[in-house]
Amino acid sequence: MTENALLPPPDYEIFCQVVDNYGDIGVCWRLARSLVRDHGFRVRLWVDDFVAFSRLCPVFHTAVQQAVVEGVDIRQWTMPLEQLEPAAVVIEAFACTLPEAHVEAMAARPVAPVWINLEYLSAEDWVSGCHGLASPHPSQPLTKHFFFPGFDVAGGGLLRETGLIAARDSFLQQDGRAAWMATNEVALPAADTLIVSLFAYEQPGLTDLVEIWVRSSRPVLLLVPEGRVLGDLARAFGVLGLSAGARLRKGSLSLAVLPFTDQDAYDRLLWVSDLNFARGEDSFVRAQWAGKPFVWHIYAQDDEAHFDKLDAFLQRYRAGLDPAAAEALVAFWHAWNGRGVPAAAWSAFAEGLPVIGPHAENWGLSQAAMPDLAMRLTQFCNHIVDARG
Ligand code: TRH
Repeated sequence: MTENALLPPPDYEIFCQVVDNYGDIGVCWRLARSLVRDHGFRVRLWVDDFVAFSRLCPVFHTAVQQAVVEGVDIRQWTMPLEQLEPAAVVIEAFACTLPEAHVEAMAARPVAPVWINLEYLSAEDWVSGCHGLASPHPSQPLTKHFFFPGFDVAGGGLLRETGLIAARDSFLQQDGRAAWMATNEVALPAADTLIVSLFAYEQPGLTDLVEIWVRSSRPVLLLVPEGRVLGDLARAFGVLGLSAGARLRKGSLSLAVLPFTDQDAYDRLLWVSDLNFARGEDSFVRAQWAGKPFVWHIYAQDDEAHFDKLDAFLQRYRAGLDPAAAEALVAFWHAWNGRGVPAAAWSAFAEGLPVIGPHAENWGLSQAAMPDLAMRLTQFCNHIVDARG
């Protein structure tokens, strides 16, 4: 046992295995920060991939084994795992398997920890029936509970830290857009420019879409964080490669390639844009809090199962939207995800933006009126403890 083992165990600990990209760690890091900042808990975060983590949290040095950042005790998930007393609530994110020795340590505690499996976000109807289900351990006196994020009052909610919408509004009221352009060395665009942020997976349909933006009567400013879409973007611009710092112009289209930043700076990119292309899970949610029209590049699954997830969200999101704009939005989202041609679906979608804008703002506000995920999670854990008597 290390000296650390003598410290009291934290209130919450989260185990995060980085499967790929940044969504798994993005969600876990955000949840850990919210539990500390908004709820005052002591939180430990186990991460198996410090390189991925340090992209979202650049102040973190990958050379260290442990550090406290924003009040979160960050530890490397190595095998064997450092032997520390389990927290009162143990969260395994996205069904990552907890180390056996840690499960045994959980079972050995005088009061069994609350064990949560935090699941992926989905708008599908089956989710509400599975939220909160219990699964007793086959051999230990422990029970795991399934916690599903979601879009209605019955599920686990969405991650949203306290004060987010107010912070966004105050940023924009103080002409944050002009300040943001100056800080990021992007020339201030003309007032009628369509500002687009682009965070996406590989996207072969981009070439023809870029051509439309190049010829557009309305100027377009494309802000692109470094990532997987840059190869297709370079091809569309007819250059060999693109990296952070690149500034290009072709016809009506200006391009700025940005460095990958921390999560808070990514929010500001979403706030300064008129249209956001987001992906995966966490940026998809942040685009909703930005209150602007957005397009979701969903994480592809085998057998096209992701289209059920995409359509389940669209069905909720389009409710109350003008039918023509809704149809255009659905067609563009499908095309962006491989069912159709984005360039062919663009003009109807662009025509719909003036009505999609207020709809996106209302959607975000209606979601923000419900309790956030960290709040619901802490209440859920309290109920489990209370029910034990
Ligand atoms: O990176 P993603 O595609 O992640 C995932 C994973 O692939 C995961 O395995 C999959 O299951 C899941 O999607 C559905 O997309 P996501 O979820 O949007 O995560 C990106 C994170 O990176 C998010 O927290 C925002 C953050 N980010 C920054 O912090 N700075 C940046 O500059 C950018 C562009 C993003």
